[in-house]
Amino acid sequence: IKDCMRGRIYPEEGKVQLGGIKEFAEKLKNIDRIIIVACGTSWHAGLVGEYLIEEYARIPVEVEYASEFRYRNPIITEKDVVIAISQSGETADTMAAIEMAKERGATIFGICNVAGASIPRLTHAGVYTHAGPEIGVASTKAFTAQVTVLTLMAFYMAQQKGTITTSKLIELLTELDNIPDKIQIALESNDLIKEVAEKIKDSTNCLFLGRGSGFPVALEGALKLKEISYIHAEGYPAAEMKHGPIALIDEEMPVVFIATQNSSYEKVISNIQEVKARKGKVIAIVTQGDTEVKKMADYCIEIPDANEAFLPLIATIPLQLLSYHIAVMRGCNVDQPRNLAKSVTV
Ligand code: F1P
Repeated sequence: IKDCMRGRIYPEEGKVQLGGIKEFAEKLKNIDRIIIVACGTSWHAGLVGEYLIEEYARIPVEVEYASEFRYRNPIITEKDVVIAISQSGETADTMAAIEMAKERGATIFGICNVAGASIPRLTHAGVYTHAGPEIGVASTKAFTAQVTVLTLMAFYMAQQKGTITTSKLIELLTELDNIPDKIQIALESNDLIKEVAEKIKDSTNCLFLGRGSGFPVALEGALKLKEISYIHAEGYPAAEMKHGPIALIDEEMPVVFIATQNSSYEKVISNIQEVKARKGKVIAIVTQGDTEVKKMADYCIEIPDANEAFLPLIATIPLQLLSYHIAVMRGCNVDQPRNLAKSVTV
């Protein structure tokens, strides 16, 4: 995160500088919509981007799976900006989606980790994440880096459009600057997370639920568990539980909640009650010092308090660790999961 922010944020001045897209600053003031295209974990980062850009820059955002978007006949015009996100910069579906949007006149920004990869060469402009190479196949630090860059882009656009006051920006950038320290604190729960992993490692299914910016975190938690431990997992918006997944809940079903003290806290608490009433096992990611969720959940993993905008950066870490420990306990190769490739080039 520090590498992503270096030289790009000036908290005391309330300023974000993004060289890669600077020449489009004027255009950003008048765009009608942004379409984010990506696959896998990068798509989840895109959902966080949607939350942040709509909240702060007030630009409508659509987030599309590149693998689906490329085969549709979507309406794209010269007024659209497409943000393509990819860790490897080589994902074939994302490249095809970019080519199509470009042919239809859209301006394409890239968010990539690997300099010199194919996607940055296809885009009009972009921002590198500077996360360094991922060792394992499953995206982890790339996700954190992508979300950081999307956060900077959302604030940059808000600054260009004048939808944020300087004092608010100073407040947010100051907090963003402190996020690496908060993540360090979140990592201190590693032993507890290992204990939780031990309790649920033999499950055959797992549900992840969150609201607001906690929803993409739930999706990412579920994807990591599937990818590296081969346990079937689903991420859902917590409010959707009653529209289907609730039928799955019994004493065999671990349910991981993003239950931090943000705008949807009270509503998440009632979702936890619904799960407990059906004897589901609740594992909750909570804000440090929480007492309400602790009364109900089987296990609580604390993270430091943060603005909802920064929740995905912190709350994803314990979920990555949970998947990691479960995978190791099940004897899975966490770096080279079966059937998965680092860059999906076909
Ligand atoms: C997309 C992705 C990764 C996933 C796996 C397969 O890659 O779905 O999110 O972890 O490695 O590919 P990318 O476009 O972000 O490189």
